Amino acid sequence: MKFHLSATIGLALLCSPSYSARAWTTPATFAVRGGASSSVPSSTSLGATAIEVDTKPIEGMRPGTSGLRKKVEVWQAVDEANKNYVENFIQSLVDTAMDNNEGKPLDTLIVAGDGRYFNNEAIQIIVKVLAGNGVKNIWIPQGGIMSTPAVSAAIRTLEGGKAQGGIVLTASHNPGGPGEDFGIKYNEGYGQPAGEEFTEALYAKSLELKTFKTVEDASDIDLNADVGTTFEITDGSTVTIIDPFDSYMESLKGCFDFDGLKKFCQRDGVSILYDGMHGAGGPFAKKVLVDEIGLPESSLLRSDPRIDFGKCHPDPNLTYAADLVKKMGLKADGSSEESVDFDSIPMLGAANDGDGDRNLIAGAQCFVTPSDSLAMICDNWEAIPHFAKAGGPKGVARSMPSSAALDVVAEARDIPCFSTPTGWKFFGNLMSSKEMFDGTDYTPFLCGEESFGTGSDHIREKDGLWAVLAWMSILMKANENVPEGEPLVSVKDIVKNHWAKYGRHFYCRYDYEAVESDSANEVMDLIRDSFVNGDVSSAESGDIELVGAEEFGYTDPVDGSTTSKQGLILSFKYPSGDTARVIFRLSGTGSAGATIRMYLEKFEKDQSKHDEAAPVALKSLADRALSLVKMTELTGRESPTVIT
Ligand code: VG1
Ligand code: CO
Repeated sequence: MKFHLSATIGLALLCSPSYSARAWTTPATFAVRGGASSSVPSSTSLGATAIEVDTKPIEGMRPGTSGLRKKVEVWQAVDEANKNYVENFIQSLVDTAMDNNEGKPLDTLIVAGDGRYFNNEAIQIIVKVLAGNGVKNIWIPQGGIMSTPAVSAAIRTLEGGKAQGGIVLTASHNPGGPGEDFGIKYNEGYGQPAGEEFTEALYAKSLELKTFKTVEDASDIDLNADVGTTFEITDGSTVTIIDPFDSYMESLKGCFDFDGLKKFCQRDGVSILYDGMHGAGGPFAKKVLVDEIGLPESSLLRSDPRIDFGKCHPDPNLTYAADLVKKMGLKADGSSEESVDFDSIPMLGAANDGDGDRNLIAGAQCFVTPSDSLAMICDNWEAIPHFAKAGGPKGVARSMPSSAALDVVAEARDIPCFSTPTGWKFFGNLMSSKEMFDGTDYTPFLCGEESFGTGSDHIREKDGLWAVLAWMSILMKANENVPEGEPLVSVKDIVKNHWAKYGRHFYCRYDYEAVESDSANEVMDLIRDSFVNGDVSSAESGDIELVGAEEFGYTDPVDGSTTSKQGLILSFKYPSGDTARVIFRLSGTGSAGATIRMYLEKFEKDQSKHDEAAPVALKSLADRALSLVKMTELTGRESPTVIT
């Protein structure tokens, strides 16, 4: 039997007037289990029939660093060549998951998204494919929106951790809306992002796919139905509307002292500004910061999810969170705007990305780089009950391109420290070493990436709000003995003291976006051929000397799996004897062309030099590296798209 599901839906989407006008249901209308909702959850039987539909394989479905990201029009199958794009991808995913489930149909899956353009339409298509494949329970959050960390929490704990996985509709920090990105991430049974073995198997299946399963004669699910409402799609497959917040709130409450934070936030001089960037994190921030901790609503900026993120780029960094950065008394290079009165600035500023898993942290006139933030959370573990209860983290980790600020603290505090390839999936195994592999227990675990990702083992994803609560906890502890009326210890004080104690790792990243793929590969090949496989002394001479080159590969200490080509590392030496490193890597999250990332890091022990802005302190190193790799010559780019 054949039918043209996505062609019809694709067209309907493009024409639907309600589409662009879709409004977000305000969090207040969320029915909390046993709470606000007045009507009783109902059960509806849709009586649909499972069918199998012929399809053709579509190229290019290899997931990257975290999920598969493409222009939304690709997912919408606007071009005939992409017909059944969503169905094909989900069928390949389900087939892979079933292989890992001894060939049996899956029992329970969560489907949720970050609310971007095409979110709800994709949920309806996916539900049908899952029902066609006999997935018994399909859980969808009320409103269809959940942050990535909340999905991870729900997989782990909802109904005793019954879900075998979660399909998250998001392209994360990439912009959304017509002409922009849409994506799908998959998280497995412990809540962790699918590993490379899974995604490679999925990709191989997508290239051989001949049919997909779905259902016919099923009406759409009402995503705004009351929590607990069920829709029996076929005899064997039922959708249940779940509460988006429950499991996640529980996991955060296990990490932090909510009562203490509530009291702390009532102190004079304590104020917090949170920027949701119109992503999925907003409603969760409202729940945590306003409803639970009692901060005023005015603490939240852009916290209503929008299909196009209010036309912003939902990437919480110095460039794209410009308003917040300004309100925190900072300039775009992270240095402070001295003309603003320090006391008029909020104590803590934070932003989350589209799917709520990234975080930017700033204090008044003080930007905290993600690598520094991670090191400082580690050094202040006593402030965080999740760690304090256990006498500190039993393991910490950072992605390789993140700075070594964490390593220095871990060494001083005698905590095992790992350096992994980019992407949260590599932390998952370490955190679940005992749970999944019966190996060493590294929990409680702390980890992070230079790309504004921080988290712990309370879930298996980076967690934007967790980082905000971690910093609030650090501030609370730092001020516990400060009498009322005395000046409070600020983020800036904490950061400066940390640098004074451990030295400062100056750090920043240059991104060259949408570079032609061939040129990007030429840059990487040049580094590989001339320096890694060649000879560093062949480099044209310069003030800052190139002293080493290597390509990062990783053997997972937990399951022994290996990953190669995870970044090219160039080591440098300044005439003063100071050392520095520059890493080149191609991004695995873009949707067009290639993005070259250049990561710069230089250690400075001398406290008198700590006040310089990072991009300034690293400028000569950047220039030296760019000339060595012939960036402008090979790519035509005179300057990066963004510096973070
Ligand atoms: C980027 C970041 C990486 C992060 C990944 C997913 O990957 O560098 O650290 O884990 O995005 O984050 P890449 O391959 O483009 O460098 V998210 O919030 O976009 O899921
Ligand atoms: Co994200």
